[in-house]
Amino acid sequence: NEAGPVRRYDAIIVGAGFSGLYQLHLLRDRVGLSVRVLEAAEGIGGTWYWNRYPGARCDSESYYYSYSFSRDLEDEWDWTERYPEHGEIRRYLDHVADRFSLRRDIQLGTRVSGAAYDEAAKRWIVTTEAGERFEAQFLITAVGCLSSANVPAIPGLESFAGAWYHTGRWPHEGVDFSGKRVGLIGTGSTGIQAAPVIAAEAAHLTVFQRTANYSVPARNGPMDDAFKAWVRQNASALREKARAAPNGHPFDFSDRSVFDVSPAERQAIYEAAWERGGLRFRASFRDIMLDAKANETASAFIRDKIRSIVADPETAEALTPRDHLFATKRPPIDTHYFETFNRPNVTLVDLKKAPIAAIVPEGVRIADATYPLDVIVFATGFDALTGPLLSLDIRGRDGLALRDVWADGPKSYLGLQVPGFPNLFTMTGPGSPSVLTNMPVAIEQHAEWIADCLSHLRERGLDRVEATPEAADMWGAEVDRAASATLLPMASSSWYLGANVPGKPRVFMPYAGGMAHYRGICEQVAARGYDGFALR
Ligand code: NA7
Repeated sequence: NEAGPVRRYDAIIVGAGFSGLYQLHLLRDRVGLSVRVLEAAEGIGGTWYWNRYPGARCDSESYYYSYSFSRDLEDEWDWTERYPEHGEIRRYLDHVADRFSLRRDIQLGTRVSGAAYDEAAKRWIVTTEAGERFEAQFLITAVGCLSSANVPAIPGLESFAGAWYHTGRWPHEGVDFSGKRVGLIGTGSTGIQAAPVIAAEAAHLTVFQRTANYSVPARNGPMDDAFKAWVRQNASALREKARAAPNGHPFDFSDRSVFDVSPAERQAIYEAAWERGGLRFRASFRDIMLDAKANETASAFIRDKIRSIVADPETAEALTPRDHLFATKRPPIDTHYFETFNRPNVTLVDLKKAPIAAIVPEGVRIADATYPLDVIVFATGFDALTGPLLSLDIRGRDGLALRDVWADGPKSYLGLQVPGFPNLFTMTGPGSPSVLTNMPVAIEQHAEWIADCLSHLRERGLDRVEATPEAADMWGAEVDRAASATLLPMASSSWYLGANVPGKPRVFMPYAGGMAHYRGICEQVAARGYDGFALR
Protein backbone atom coordinates (compact mmCIF):
# COMPACT_ATOMS: atom_id res chain seq x y z
CA ASN A 1 0.00 0.00 0.00
CA GLU A 2 1.71 3.17 -1.18
CA ALA A 3 -1.15 5.47 -0.34
CA GLY A 4 0.56 7.30 2.56
CA PRO A 5 2.01 10.76 1.94
CA VAL A 6 5.69 10.97 1.06
CA ARG A 7 7.71 13.18 3.38
CA ARG A 8 10.69 14.92 1.82
CA TYR A 9 13.99 15.84 3.47
CA ASP A 10 17.47 16.65 2.31
CA ALA A 11 18.87 13.80 4.35
CA ILE A 12 17.56 10.76 6.19
CA ILE A 13 19.73 9.30 8.94
CA VAL A 14 18.93 5.79 10.14
CA GLY A 15 19.73 5.36 13.83
CA ALA A 16 19.88 7.60 16.89
CA GLY A 17 22.93 6.38 18.74
CA PHE A 18 26.29 8.16 19.06
CA SER A 19 26.59 8.35 15.24
CA GLY A 20 23.11 9.45 14.30
CA LEU A 21 22.89 12.16 16.98
CA TYR A 22 26.11 13.88 15.98
CA GLN A 23 25.42 13.51 12.28
CA LEU A 24 22.02 15.16 12.77
CA HIS A 25 23.59 18.02 14.69
CA LEU A 26 26.18 18.64 11.96
CA LEU A 27 23.92 18.31 8.93
CA ARG A 28 21.12 20.37 10.43
CA ASP A 29 22.97 22.98 12.43
CA ARG A 30 26.16 23.42 10.41
CA VAL A 31 25.34 22.41 6.84
CA GLY A 32 21.76 23.67 7.03
CA LEU A 33 19.96 20.63 5.66
CA SER A 34 16.49 19.41 6.53
CA VAL A 35 17.08 16.09 8.26
CA ARG A 36 14.96 13.30 9.67
CA VAL A 37 16.39 10.59 11.91
CA LEU A 38 14.51 7.30 11.86
CA GLU A 39 15.13 5.09 14.87
CA ALA A 40 13.64 1.65 15.45
CA ALA A 41 13.86 1.84 19.26
CA GLU A 42 11.48 3.73 21.51
CA GLY A 43 14.36 5.78 22.86
CA ILE A 44 17.68 7.14 21.73
CA GLY A 45 21.03 5.55 22.56
CA GLY A 46 21.56 2.92 19.85
CA THR A 47 23.74 0.14 21.25
CA TRP A 48 23.14 1.48 24.74
CA TYR A 49 19.40 1.44 24.30
CA TRP A 50 19.44 -2.31 23.71
CA ASN A 51 22.39 -3.60 25.75
CA ARG A 52 21.06 -3.46 29.32
CA TYR A 53 22.24 -6.89 30.42
CA PRO A 54 23.73 -7.28 33.91
CA GLY A 55 27.22 -5.83 33.99
CA ALA A 56 26.86 -3.97 30.67
CA ARG A 57 29.36 -1.15 30.58
CA CYS A 58 31.81 0.37 28.16
CA ASP A 59 35.37 -0.95 27.90
CA SER A 60 36.62 2.53 26.96
CA GLU A 61 36.92 4.95 29.85
CA SER A 62 34.09 7.39 30.34
CA TYR A 63 35.99 10.66 30.00
CA TYR A 64 37.05 9.76 26.48
CA TYR A 65 34.14 7.51 25.48
CA SER A 66 32.16 10.67 24.83
CA TYR A 67 31.90 13.48 22.31
CA SER A 68 34.75 15.93 21.99
CA PHE A 69 33.12 18.39 19.60
CA SER A 70 31.77 20.70 22.30
CA ARG A 71 33.95 21.92 25.14
CA ASP A 72 30.85 23.16 26.96
CA LEU A 73 29.32 19.71 26.79
CA GLU A 74 32.50 18.22 28.21
CA ASP A 75 32.64 20.78 31.00
CA GLU A 76 29.08 20.34 32.15
CA TRP A 77 28.95 16.53 32.20
CA ASP A 78 30.25 14.55 35.17
CA TRP A 79 30.98 10.84 34.79
CA THR A 80 30.68 8.82 37.96
CA GLU A 81 32.75 5.75 37.07
CA ARG A 82 35.95 5.01 35.22
CA TYR A 83 34.01 2.67 32.90
CA PRO A 84 30.50 4.00 32.36
CA GLU A 85 27.62 1.65 32.95
CA HIS A 86 24.95 1.38 30.22
CA GLY A 87 22.40 3.54 32.06
CA GLU A 88 24.88 6.35 32.54
CA ILE A 89 25.76 6.37 28.83
CA ARG A 90 22.04 6.54 27.99
CA ARG A 91 21.61 9.49 30.36
CA TYR A 92 24.54 11.20 28.67
CA LEU A 93 23.09 10.68 25.18
CA ASP A 94 19.68 11.86 26.37
CA HIS A 95 21.38 14.97 27.71
CA VAL A 96 23.13 15.51 24.37
CA ALA A 97 19.82 15.13 22.51
CA ASP A 98 18.21 17.76 24.77
CA ARG A 99 21.14 20.11 24.86
CA PHE A 100 21.42 20.34 21.09
CA SER A 101 17.62 20.24 20.54
CA LEU A 102 17.90 17.06 18.52
CA ARG A 103 14.69 15.33 19.55
CA ARG A 104 12.37 17.28 17.32
CA ASP A 105 14.01 15.72 14.25
CA ILE A 106 14.18 12.18 15.57
CA GLN A 107 11.32 9.79 14.92
CA LEU A 108 11.40 6.91 17.39
CA GLY A 109 9.67 3.55 17.04
CA THR A 110 10.30 3.64 13.29
CA ARG A 111 12.01 0.64 11.76
CA VAL A 112 13.29 1.12 8.23
CA SER A 113 12.32 -1.82 6.04
CA GLY A 114 13.71 -0.69 2.70
CA ALA A 115 15.70 2.02 0.95
CA ALA A 116 15.88 2.30 -2.82
CA TYR A 117 17.59 4.85 -5.02
CA ASP A 118 15.28 6.40 -7.63
CA GLU A 119 17.64 7.32 -10.41
CA ALA A 120 15.21 9.59 -12.29
CA ALA A 121 14.26 11.59 -9.22
CA LYS A 122 17.82 11.36 -7.81
CA ARG A 123 16.32 10.57 -4.44
CA TRP A 124 16.44 7.79 -1.92
CA ILE A 125 13.01 6.37 -1.16
CA VAL A 126 12.99 5.07 2.38
CA THR A 127 10.13 2.91 3.61
CA THR A 128 9.32 1.80 7.13
CA GLU A 129 7.69 -1.25 8.61
CA ALA A 130 4.64 0.86 9.43
CA GLY A 131 4.32 1.74 5.74
CA GLU A 132 5.58 5.32 5.89
CA ARG A 133 7.53 6.72 2.92
CA PHE A 134 10.30 9.27 2.98
CA GLU A 135 12.29 10.82 0.17
CA ALA A 136 15.74 12.30 0.59
CA GLN A 137 18.72 13.28 -1.49
CA PHE A 138 21.12 11.73 0.98
CA LEU A 139 20.83 8.59 3.07
CA ILE A 140 23.16 8.04 5.98
CA THR A 141 23.17 4.79 7.90
CA ALA A 142 24.11 5.19 11.55
CA VAL A 143 22.91 1.72 12.49
CA GLY A 144 25.92 0.58 14.48
CA CYS A 145 28.23 -2.36 13.96
CA LEU A 146 27.07 -4.65 16.74
CA SER A 147 23.31 -4.26 16.61
CA SER A 148 22.03 -7.37 14.80
CA ALA A 149 21.71 -9.91 17.60
CA ASN A 150 23.03 -13.37 16.74
CA VAL A 151 20.87 -16.06 18.37
CA PRO A 152 22.32 -19.39 17.27
CA ALA A 153 19.95 -21.82 15.60
CA ILE A 154 20.14 -24.49 18.31
CA PRO A 155 17.47 -27.12 17.74
CA GLY A 156 14.68 -27.14 20.31
CA LEU A 157 14.98 -23.53 21.53
CA GLU A 158 11.26 -23.03 20.96
CA SER A 159 10.54 -25.96 23.28
CA PHE A 160 12.41 -24.45 26.27
CA ALA A 161 10.06 -24.19 29.25
CA GLY A 162 11.98 -21.37 30.91
CA ALA A 163 12.74 -17.84 29.70
CA TRP A 164 15.57 -16.93 27.33
CA TYR A 165 17.15 -13.62 26.39
CA HIS A 166 19.84 -12.28 24.09
CA THR A 167 22.04 -9.76 25.89
CA GLY A 168 21.68 -7.26 23.05
CA ARG A 169 17.88 -7.25 23.39
CA TRP A 170 17.66 -7.11 27.16
CA PRO A 171 14.23 -6.43 28.73
CA HIS A 172 14.01 -2.91 30.16
CA GLU A 173 12.41 -4.12 33.35
CA GLY A 174 15.45 -6.35 33.95
CA VAL A 175 15.48 -10.04 34.72
CA ASP A 176 15.18 -11.41 38.24
CA PHE A 177 17.71 -14.21 38.62
CA SER A 178 17.20 -14.84 42.33
CA GLY A 179 16.67 -18.49 43.08
CA LYS A 180 17.06 -19.36 39.39
CA ARG A 181 19.31 -21.81 37.56
CA VAL A 182 20.82 -19.74 34.79
CA GLY A 183 22.69 -20.89 31.68
CA LEU A 184 24.97 -18.36 29.99
CA ILE A 185 26.08 -19.21 26.45
CA GLY A 186 29.06 -17.25 25.14
CA THR A 187 32.29 -15.93 26.63
CA GLY A 188 33.07 -12.85 24.57
CA SER A 189 33.21 -9.37 26.07
CA THR A 190 29.52 -9.57 26.93
CA GLY A 191 29.48 -12.99 28.62
CA ILE A 192 32.62 -12.04 30.55
CA GLN A 193 30.94 -8.85 31.85
CA ALA A 194 27.67 -10.60 32.67
CA ALA A 195 28.86 -13.82 34.36
CA PRO A 196 30.06 -12.32 37.68
CA VAL A 197 26.94 -10.19 38.07
CA ILE A 198 24.53 -13.04 37.28
CA ALA A 199 26.47 -15.44 39.53
CA ALA A 200 26.08 -13.07 42.47
CA GLU A 201 22.31 -13.16 42.13
CA ALA A 202 21.35 -16.56 40.73
CA ALA A 203 20.99 -19.84 42.60
CA HIS A 204 23.32 -21.39 40.05
CA LEU A 205 25.13 -20.22 36.94
CA THR A 206 26.33 -22.60 34.24
CA VAL A 207 28.65 -20.97 31.70
CA PHE A 208 28.73 -22.73 28.32
CA GLN A 209 32.06 -21.87 26.73
CA ARG A 210 32.96 -22.60 23.12
CA THR A 211 36.23 -20.64 22.90
CA ALA A 212 38.21 -19.83 26.03
CA ASN A 213 39.10 -16.14 26.13
CA TYR A 214 41.84 -13.89 27.43
CA SER A 215 40.66 -11.16 29.73
CA VAL A 216 42.46 -8.49 31.71
CA PRO A 217 40.94 -6.84 34.81
CA ALA A 218 39.16 -3.58 34.00
CA ARG A 219 39.88 -2.06 37.44
CA ASN A 220 36.67 -0.09 37.42
CA GLY A 221 36.02 2.39 40.18
CA PRO A 222 34.41 5.70 40.97
CA MET A 223 35.74 8.87 39.34
CA ASP A 224 37.00 10.60 42.45
CA ASP A 225 37.33 14.37 42.66
CA ALA A 226 41.08 14.40 42.15
CA PHE A 227 40.80 12.29 39.00
CA LYS A 228 37.93 14.43 37.69
CA ALA A 229 40.01 17.54 38.25
CA TRP A 230 42.94 15.97 36.40
CA VAL A 231 40.66 15.09 33.46
CA ARG A 232 39.33 18.66 33.32
CA GLN A 233 42.79 20.16 33.44
CA ASN A 234 44.02 17.87 30.69
CA ALA A 235 40.87 17.67 28.60
CA SER A 236 42.32 19.18 25.43
CA ALA A 237 45.54 17.21 25.62
CA LEU A 238 43.67 13.95 26.23
CA ARG A 239 41.42 14.54 23.22
CA GLU A 240 44.41 15.43 21.06
CA LYS A 241 46.15 12.28 22.16
CA ALA A 242 43.08 10.17 21.41
CA ARG A 243 42.84 11.66 17.93
CA ALA A 244 46.50 11.02 17.21
CA ALA A 245 46.45 7.43 18.52
CA PRO A 246 46.02 4.31 16.41
CA ASN A 247 43.00 3.13 18.42
CA GLY A 248 41.47 6.42 19.53
CA HIS A 249 42.46 5.85 23.16
CA PRO A 250 44.51 8.55 24.87
CA PHE A 251 47.28 6.23 25.96
CA ASP A 252 50.73 5.69 24.55
CA PHE A 253 51.82 2.48 22.91
CA SER A 254 55.22 1.63 24.28
CA ASP A 255 57.98 2.07 21.72
CA ARG A 256 59.83 -0.91 23.12
CA SER A 257 59.81 -4.42 21.70
CA VAL A 258 59.05 -7.37 23.95
CA PHE A 259 62.60 -8.50 23.11
CA ASP A 260 64.27 -5.24 24.12
CA VAL A 261 63.91 -6.17 27.79
CA SER A 262 64.96 -9.07 29.97
CA PRO A 263 62.37 -11.72 30.91
CA ALA A 264 62.27 -10.36 34.48
CA GLU A 265 61.72 -6.80 33.27
CA ARG A 266 59.03 -7.98 30.86
CA GLN A 267 57.26 -9.79 33.66
CA ALA A 268 57.34 -6.65 35.78
CA ILE A 269 55.91 -4.58 32.90
CA TYR A 270 53.07 -7.08 32.41
CA GLU A 271 52.41 -7.17 36.16
CA ALA A 272 52.14 -3.39 36.27
CA ALA A 273 49.84 -3.40 33.22
CA TRP A 274 47.69 -6.11 34.82
CA GLU A 275 47.42 -4.04 38.00
CA ARG A 276 46.53 -0.89 36.06
CA GLY A 277 44.03 -2.89 34.00
CA GLY A 278 41.98 -2.13 30.93
CA LEU A 279 42.49 -2.28 27.18
CA ARG A 280 45.82 -0.58 27.65
CA PHE A 281 47.43 -3.93 28.45
CA ARG A 282 48.13 -4.57 24.77
CA ALA A 283 50.05 -1.28 24.56
CA SER A 284 52.68 -2.64 26.95
CA PHE A 285 55.00 -3.28 24.01
CA ARG A 286 54.90 -2.06 20.44
CA ASP A 287 55.00 -5.54 18.88
CA ILE A 288 52.24 -7.38 20.78
CA MET A 289 49.83 -6.99 17.87
CA LEU A 290 52.47 -7.37 15.17
CA ASP A 291 54.68 -10.33 16.01
CA ALA A 292 53.33 -13.72 17.10
CA LYS A 293 56.41 -14.51 19.22
CA ALA A 294 56.10 -11.18 21.01
CA ASN A 295 52.38 -11.69 21.51
CA GLU A 296 52.97 -15.17 22.91
CA THR A 297 54.73 -13.61 25.91
CA ALA A 298 51.61 -11.55 26.71
CA SER A 299 49.33 -14.51 26.03
CA ALA A 300 51.41 -16.75 28.29
CA PHE A 301 51.34 -14.13 31.06
CA ILE A 302 47.52 -14.05 30.99
CA ARG A 303 47.27 -17.85 30.83
CA ASP A 304 49.42 -18.02 33.98
CA LYS A 305 47.15 -15.49 35.65
CA ILE A 306 44.09 -17.60 34.84
CA ARG A 307 45.74 -20.67 36.35
CA SER A 308 46.72 -18.72 39.44
CA ILE A 309 43.21 -17.31 39.96
CA VAL A 310 41.02 -20.35 39.26
CA ALA A 311 41.20 -22.86 42.10
CA ASP A 312 39.97 -26.01 40.37
CA PRO A 313 42.74 -27.21 38.00
CA GLU A 314 40.32 -28.77 35.49
CA THR A 315 38.23 -25.59 35.28
CA ALA A 316 41.38 -23.49 35.03
CA GLU A 317 42.61 -25.65 32.17
CA ALA A 318 39.32 -25.31 30.30
CA LEU A 319 39.35 -21.53 30.81
CA THR A 320 42.86 -21.23 29.41
CA PRO A 321 42.80 -20.04 25.79
CA ARG A 322 44.73 -22.22 23.37
CA ASP A 323 43.46 -21.59 19.87
CA HIS A 324 44.18 -17.91 19.48
CA LEU A 325 46.62 -15.29 20.68
CA PHE A 326 45.74 -12.46 23.06
CA ALA A 327 43.80 -9.58 21.44
CA THR A 328 43.57 -11.19 18.00
CA LYS A 329 39.88 -11.42 18.90
CA ARG A 330 38.47 -8.27 20.52
CA PRO A 331 40.01 -8.49 24.02
CA PRO A 332 37.47 -8.39 26.84
CA ILE A 333 38.19 -6.68 30.14
CA ASP A 334 36.46 -7.84 33.28
CA THR A 335 35.54 -7.39 36.89
CA HIS A 336 36.25 -10.68 38.72
CA TYR A 337 35.44 -12.93 35.75
CA PHE A 338 37.94 -15.71 36.44
CA GLU A 339 37.32 -15.42 40.20
CA THR A 340 33.65 -16.18 39.51
CA PHE A 341 34.56 -19.80 38.75
CA ASN A 342 35.69 -20.22 42.35
CA ARG A 343 32.14 -19.67 43.55
CA PRO A 344 30.31 -22.80 44.67
CA ASN A 345 27.29 -21.86 42.55
CA VAL A 346 29.15 -21.61 39.22
CA THR A 347 29.94 -24.39 36.75
CA LEU A 348 31.88 -24.20 33.50
CA VAL A 349 30.89 -26.45 30.62
CA ASP A 350 33.54 -26.79 27.92
CA LEU A 351 31.77 -27.06 24.57
CA LYS A 352 35.05 -28.03 22.89
CA LYS A 353 34.60 -31.46 24.49
CA ALA A 354 31.05 -31.78 23.18
CA PRO A 355 28.83 -29.09 21.62
CA ILE A 356 25.30 -28.24 22.64
CA ALA A 357 23.16 -30.92 20.99
CA ALA A 358 19.77 -29.38 21.67
CA ILE A 359 17.70 -27.25 23.93
CA VAL A 360 15.00 -29.28 25.61
CA PRO A 361 12.10 -28.09 27.80
CA GLU A 362 14.22 -28.60 30.97
CA GLY A 363 17.43 -26.96 29.77
CA VAL A 364 20.48 -27.61 27.60
CA ARG A 365 21.38 -31.07 26.38
CA ILE A 366 24.99 -32.02 25.64
CA ALA A 367 25.64 -35.63 24.60
CA ASP A 368 23.73 -37.68 27.20
CA ALA A 369 23.64 -35.00 29.91
CA THR A 370 20.92 -32.42 30.43
CA TYR A 371 21.71 -29.24 32.37
CA PRO A 372 18.44 -28.15 33.99
CA LEU A 373 17.85 -24.41 33.64
CA ASP A 374 15.19 -21.80 34.39
CA VAL A 375 16.77 -19.07 32.28
CA ILE A 376 19.10 -19.11 29.26
CA VAL A 377 21.14 -16.00 28.45
CA PHE A 378 22.57 -15.82 24.95
CA ALA A 379 25.75 -13.73 25.02
CA THR A 380 26.40 -15.01 21.52
CA GLY A 381 27.30 -11.76 19.85
CA PHE A 382 26.16 -10.09 16.70
CA ASP A 383 26.07 -10.35 12.93
CA ALA A 384 28.71 -7.65 13.07
CA LEU A 385 29.19 -4.76 10.66
CA THR A 386 27.28 -6.08 7.66
CA GLY A 387 24.22 -7.46 9.51
CA PRO A 388 22.66 -4.10 10.47
CA LEU A 389 23.18 -2.71 6.94
CA LEU A 390 21.85 -5.72 5.09
CA SER A 391 18.73 -5.79 7.24
CA LEU A 392 17.74 -2.40 5.72
CA ASP A 393 17.28 -4.00 2.27
CA ILE A 394 19.20 -1.25 0.49
CA ARG A 395 18.92 -1.04 -3.31
CA GLY A 396 21.05 1.28 -5.36
CA ARG A 397 21.12 2.18 -9.05
CA ASP A 398 19.29 -0.24 -11.39
CA GLY A 399 17.75 -2.04 -8.43
CA LEU A 400 21.17 -3.34 -7.36
CA ALA A 401 20.75 -4.99 -3.94
CA LEU A 402 23.51 -4.38 -1.37
CA ARG A 403 22.94 -7.97 -0.26
CA ASP A 404 23.97 -9.22 -3.73
CA VAL A 405 26.85 -6.80 -4.12
CA TRP A 406 28.25 -8.00 -0.78
CA ALA A 407 27.44 -11.70 -1.25
CA ASP A 408 31.15 -12.62 -1.09
CA GLY A 409 31.99 -10.05 1.56
CA PRO A 410 31.61 -6.31 1.96
CA LYS A 411 33.45 -3.88 -0.24
CA SER A 412 33.37 -0.11 0.05
CA TYR A 413 35.52 2.96 -0.34
CA LEU A 414 36.91 4.16 3.02
CA GLY A 415 34.12 2.19 4.69
CA LEU A 416 31.88 5.11 3.80
CA GLN A 417 30.49 4.53 0.33
CA VAL A 418 29.65 1.63 -1.97
CA PRO A 419 29.83 1.96 -5.78
CA GLY A 420 26.35 1.76 -7.28
CA PHE A 421 24.80 3.47 -4.24
CA PRO A 422 25.03 7.23 -4.87
CA ASN A 423 24.57 9.60 -1.95
CA LEU A 424 24.52 6.73 0.55
CA PHE A 425 27.00 6.97 3.43
CA THR A 426 27.60 4.07 5.81
CA MET A 427 28.91 5.38 9.13
CA THR A 428 31.15 2.86 10.97
CA GLY A 429 30.59 0.40 8.14
CA PRO A 430 32.87 -2.47 7.12
CA GLY A 431 36.14 -1.04 5.85
CA SER A 432 36.12 1.67 8.52
CA PRO A 433 38.49 1.41 11.49
CA SER A 434 35.64 2.07 13.93
CA VAL A 435 35.39 -1.31 15.67
CA LEU A 436 39.13 -1.28 16.32
CA THR A 437 38.86 2.24 17.73
CA ASN A 438 37.44 3.95 20.78
CA MET A 439 34.15 4.39 18.96
CA PRO A 440 33.28 8.08 19.47
CA VAL A 441 36.61 9.11 17.93
CA ALA A 442 35.78 7.20 14.74
CA ILE A 443 32.18 8.43 14.79
CA GLU A 444 33.13 12.10 15.08
CA GLN A 445 35.56 11.72 12.19
CA HIS A 446 32.97 9.99 9.97
CA ALA A 447 30.24 12.51 10.77
CA GLU A 448 32.51 15.52 10.17
CA TRP A 449 33.89 14.09 6.94
CA ILE A 450 30.39 13.37 5.61
CA ALA A 451 29.16 16.85 6.62
CA ASP A 452 32.15 18.46 4.86
CA CYS A 453 31.49 16.38 1.76
CA LEU A 454 27.83 17.45 1.61
CA SER A 455 28.85 21.10 2.16
CA HIS A 456 31.31 20.74 -0.71
CA LEU A 457 28.55 19.43 -3.00
CA ARG A 458 26.12 22.18 -2.00
CA GLU A 459 28.66 24.97 -2.45
CA ARG A 460 29.39 23.78 -5.98
CA GLY A 461 25.82 23.09 -6.99
CA LEU A 462 26.52 19.36 -7.26
CA ASP A 463 23.91 16.85 -6.24
CA ARG A 464 25.51 13.46 -6.38
CA VAL A 465 28.54 11.67 -4.96
CA GLU A 466 29.37 8.05 -5.65
CA ALA A 467 32.50 6.01 -4.97
CA THR A 468 34.08 4.60 -8.11
CA PRO A 469 34.53 0.82 -8.43
CA GLU A 470 38.29 1.36 -8.82
CA ALA A 471 38.45 3.27 -5.54
CA ALA A 472 36.48 0.57 -3.73
CA ASP A 473 38.81 -2.11 -5.16
CA MET A 474 41.82 -0.12 -4.07
CA TRP A 475 40.37 0.30 -0.56
CA GLY A 476 39.51 -3.42 -0.36
CA ALA A 477 43.17 -4.20 -1.12
CA GLU A 478 44.27 -1.65 1.49
CA VAL A 479 41.96 -3.20 4.13
CA ASP A 480 43.48 -6.62 3.35
CA ARG A 481 47.03 -5.25 3.41
CA ALA A 482 46.48 -3.45 6.71
CA ALA A 483 44.99 -6.54 8.35
CA SER A 484 47.78 -8.82 7.19
CA ALA A 485 50.36 -6.45 8.64
CA THR A 486 48.90 -7.36 12.06
CA LEU A 487 48.11 -10.60 13.89
CA LEU A 488 44.36 -9.89 13.79
CA PRO A 489 43.41 -12.25 10.93
CA MET A 490 44.98 -15.17 12.84
CA ALA A 491 42.00 -15.69 15.13
CA SER A 492 39.78 -17.99 13.13
CA SER A 493 36.73 -17.60 15.41
CA SER A 494 36.65 -13.80 15.40
CA TRP A 495 33.64 -11.67 14.52
CA TYR A 496 36.05 -9.33 12.72
CA LEU A 497 36.11 -12.15 10.14
CA GLY A 498 32.40 -12.94 10.32
CA ALA A 499 33.34 -16.32 11.79
CA ASN A 500 30.71 -16.29 14.55
CA VAL A 501 27.80 -16.37 12.11
CA PRO A 502 27.38 -19.64 10.20
CA GLY A 503 27.49 -19.15 6.43
CA LYS A 504 28.84 -15.59 6.58
CA PRO A 505 31.71 -14.91 4.14
CA ARG A 506 35.08 -15.03 5.94
CA VAL A 507 36.48 -11.62 5.14
CA PHE A 508 38.42 -9.44 7.56
CA MET A 509 36.08 -6.44 7.65
CA PRO A 510 37.55 -3.58 9.72
CA TYR A 511 40.35 -1.32 8.53
CA ALA A 512 43.33 -2.17 10.75
CA GLY A 513 45.67 0.57 9.55
CA GLY A 514 44.86 2.75 12.55
CA MET A 515 42.37 5.54 13.12
CA ALA A 516 44.87 8.40 12.87
CA HIS A 517 46.27 7.05 9.61
CA TYR A 518 42.73 6.59 8.27
CA ARG A 519 41.86 10.17 9.21
CA GLY A 520 44.88 11.36 7.22
CA ILE A 521 43.79 9.36 4.17
CA CYS A 522 40.24 10.75 4.35
CA GLU A 523 41.60 14.30 4.65
CA GLN A 524 43.82 13.80 1.62
CA VAL A 525 40.93 12.38 -0.41
CA ALA A 526 38.84 15.47 0.39
CA ALA A 527 41.72 17.87 -0.26
CA ARG A 528 42.16 16.38 -3.72
CA GLY A 529 38.57 17.18 -4.61
CA TYR A 530 37.18 13.85 -3.35
CA ASP A 531 39.56 11.60 -5.16
CA GLY A 532 37.94 8.23 -5.92
CA PHE A 533 34.43 9.65 -5.85
CA ALA A 534 32.46 10.68 -8.93
CA LEU A 535 30.81 14.05 -8.21
CA ARG A 536 28.03 15.32 -10.43
P1 NA7 B 1 31.30 -12.06 20.72
O1 NA7 B 1 32.58 -11.44 21.05
O2 NA7 B 1 30.99 -12.38 19.30
O3 NA7 B 1 31.18 -13.37 21.61
C1 NA7 B 1 30.15 -14.29 21.41
C2 NA7 B 1 30.41 -15.51 22.23
O4 NA7 B 1 29.36 -16.45 21.99
C3 NA7 B 1 31.70 -16.24 21.87
O5 NA7 B 1 32.24 -16.79 23.03
C4 NA7 B 1 31.22 -17.30 20.92
O6 NA7 B 1 32.07 -18.40 20.82
C5 NA7 B 1 29.92 -17.69 21.57
N1 NA7 B 1 29.01 -18.34 20.66
C6 NA7 B 1 28.49 -17.85 19.52
N2 NA7 B 1 27.68 -18.74 18.94
C7 NA7 B 1 27.69 -19.83 19.74
C8 NA7 B 1 27.07 -21.10 19.69
N3 NA7 B 1 26.29 -21.43 18.66
N4 NA7 B 1 27.30 -21.98 20.69
C9 NA7 B 1 28.11 -21.63 21.70
N5 NA7 B 1 28.74 -20.46 21.81
C10 NA7 B 1 28.53 -19.56 20.84
O7 NA7 B 1 30.07 -11.17 21.22
P2 NA7 B 1 29.98 -10.23 22.51
O8 NA7 B 1 28.58 -9.78 22.61
O9 NA7 B 1 30.60 -10.86 23.67
O10 NA7 B 1 30.88 -9.01 22.15
C11 NA7 B 1 30.68 -8.29 20.94
C12 NA7 B 1 31.41 -7.00 21.00
O11 NA7 B 1 30.69 -6.05 21.78
C13 NA7 B 1 32.73 -7.02 21.65
O12 NA7 B 1 33.72 -7.59 20.87
C14 NA7 B 1 32.97 -5.57 21.95
O13 NA7 B 1 33.41 -4.90 20.79
C15 NA7 B 1 31.61 -5.10 22.33
P3 NA7 B 1 33.26 -18.42 19.71
O14 NA7 B 1 34.28 -17.47 20.25
O15 NA7 B 1 32.64 -17.90 18.42
O16 NA7 B 1 33.68 -19.81 19.64
